[in-house]
Amino acid sequence: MGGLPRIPGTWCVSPGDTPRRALFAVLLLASVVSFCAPQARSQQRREREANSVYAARRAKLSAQVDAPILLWGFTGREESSQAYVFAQEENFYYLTGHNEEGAGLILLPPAKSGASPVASGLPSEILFLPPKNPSKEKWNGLRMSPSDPGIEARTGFVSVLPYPEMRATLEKLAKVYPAIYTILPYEKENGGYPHEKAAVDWIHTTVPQVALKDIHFDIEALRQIKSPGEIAFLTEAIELSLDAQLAAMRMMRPGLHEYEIAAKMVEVHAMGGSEAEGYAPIVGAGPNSTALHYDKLSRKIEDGDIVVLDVGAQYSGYSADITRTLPANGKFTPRQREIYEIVLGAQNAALAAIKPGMDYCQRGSKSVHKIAYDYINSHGKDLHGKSLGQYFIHGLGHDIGLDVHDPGEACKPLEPGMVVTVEPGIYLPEENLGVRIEDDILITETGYKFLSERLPRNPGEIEQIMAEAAAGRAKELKKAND
Ligand SMILES: [Mn+2]
Repeated sequence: MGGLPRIPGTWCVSPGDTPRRALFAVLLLASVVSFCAPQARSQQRREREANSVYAARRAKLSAQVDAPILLWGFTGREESSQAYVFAQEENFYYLTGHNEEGAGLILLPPAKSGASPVASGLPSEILFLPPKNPSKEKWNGLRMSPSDPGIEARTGFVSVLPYPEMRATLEKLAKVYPAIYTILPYEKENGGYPHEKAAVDWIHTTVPQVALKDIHFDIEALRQIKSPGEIAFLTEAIELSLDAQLAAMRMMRPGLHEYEIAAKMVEVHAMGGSEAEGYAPIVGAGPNSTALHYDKLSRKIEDGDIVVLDVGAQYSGYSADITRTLPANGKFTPRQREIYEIVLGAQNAALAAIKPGMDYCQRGSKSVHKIAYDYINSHGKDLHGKSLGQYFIHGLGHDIGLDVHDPGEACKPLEPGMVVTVEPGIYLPEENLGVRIEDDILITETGYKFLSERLPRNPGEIEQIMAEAAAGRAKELKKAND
């Protein structure tokens, strides 16, 4: 609860100064930004970390390699939906805090023996931005450009060049360095995402003699340990998601559609300053409770349904991931409650064991997944008398951050600074009964900090909140009829 922790940044007045839940926060924020920024200011509805934080990440990354690193942001043409709002490629954002279209980045390795920035005659890092385009800005609003006065101080780069100069810069580098790092296309699906393939093809065509090496694991390892600023953004995303879950708990009743519940939750997020959803909201009632990523939201919620709500806000680029499972009519059936309590028991067993050194691997003596699985498999039965472990069909959790499924490896030991979900579930399609409970925690030196603790998980508490809300509705209705 409470206000947003202060992030040192580039704002004249931090949007954190405005009451988070105030209805006018967004309007106020917009006016604050335009008021204190006579020259071309970014129009982002995001807070950033301080430029020094992004600069330190770049320095740390380039110190790990012996060749230049070339990276690209998104162009804004990666998606054709008319509802699409630009959001930066996450690795690029992590290293720059820059959230506009068409940018490129070159980082040189620190001077060591052999090739060095001095040898190439180039600055150690260059941000490439699209040249100023006033006619485009009439449609899309202001963008940062290399010709803006003070652009270096604003972006935190000593050198900001027009994007078309990236080619000549690469050609210069190729005379000094035999290899270049970039993000190589992810090969598992369809030969890689198109934007990664396009970037690699462009390097090949421009400097065919240069060898390409992959940098994405190095960036992802950095992304796994969150900075204080990232933890503050995640905390805010989580707080808004908890507010939304509580609103849904109070609103839930038979006769509503899944999309109505989701709409209320999205409203709570947006009114609190969240700029987007962390992922497509999942509100699955009855049979839909057993589909992990159900996003159709079309069912009319019926008496007796169980409803899985897996809905998370994004705040300043960072996504929460929270799930609660509710009885549509406010009271779990004995069978629903039995399964619910097994999932809760599994989550508590995992939480009791989570600390640095443990991992999310499927098996092994350090596996908290196995602890949750064993709990589920040793409690309760399906309709055929079989153990329930086979119905826990996903991992125990994952990292969250700029991506709701942030980079991270299940079998890597937990370390302080990681933010992960803990989300056991049991899905029984035969009984139209799915239960998932998902919370977000920060790994600390001695264990973890429970970031989503204020949202009740105990079935009795959930039923009480729902009963109080139902009584309130009945009272309102009576007043209206009197
Ligand atoms: Mn999740």
